[in-house]
Amino acid sequence: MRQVLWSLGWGLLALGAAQAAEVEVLVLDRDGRPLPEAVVLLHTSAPGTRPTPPAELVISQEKMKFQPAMAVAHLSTQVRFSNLDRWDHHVRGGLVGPGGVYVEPSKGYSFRINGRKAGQAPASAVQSYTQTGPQMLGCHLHGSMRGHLYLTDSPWAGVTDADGRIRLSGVPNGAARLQIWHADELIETPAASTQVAEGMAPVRVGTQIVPRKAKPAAAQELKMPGY
Ligand SMILES: [Cu+2]
Repeated sequence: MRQVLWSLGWGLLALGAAQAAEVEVLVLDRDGRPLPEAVVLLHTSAPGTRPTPPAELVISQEKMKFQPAMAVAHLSTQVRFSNLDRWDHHVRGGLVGPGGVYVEPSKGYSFRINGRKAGQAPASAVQSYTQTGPQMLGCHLHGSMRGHLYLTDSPWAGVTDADGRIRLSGVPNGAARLQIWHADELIETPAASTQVAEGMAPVRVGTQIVPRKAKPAAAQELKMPGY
């Protein structure tokens, strides 16, 4: 009997491996509006091929900004920081909790990258990671520089576009969990469950996140009575 179940299991495994789908996710903010720059991670234990994460991800420092400002990297991916500005920058990084506070301020890392010299390739530095989770990036020299890097062990991960959407390809059919993270979140968003199947409708995930950028000007004014 055990033998029969064993072969049945492998049969299903082989069947499942051939079936994968594209999962489109739409992330919504607290007011039901599409939420850009949200990290989406898909976790599944369904059998099937896993995409190979890129060997390297480049985060540039350009015009006093981290580009992209919200990046996602797999733990097996090396992150190359590249300074395109003519002046030096630091990269300071560490795990960050809700509200944008470093979780373990003493455990971060920091290095300096020289400014770009005319006619030369930009200076860069490579960092690799062993711990999953969101990191905040900053620069000791320029306090306004802020970036975020989310590290994950999921091969299906990314950031929502301007319409709050992301497409994850080659996801094996079966049960999956969607985890959302956003730099402006104050509480963790509970993971959403979904059933991956070919031709499935886009998955809408509602959150309690209020993105800072999207706050109307009137709301900002209300906070400053008497001025
Ligand atoms: Cu800087």
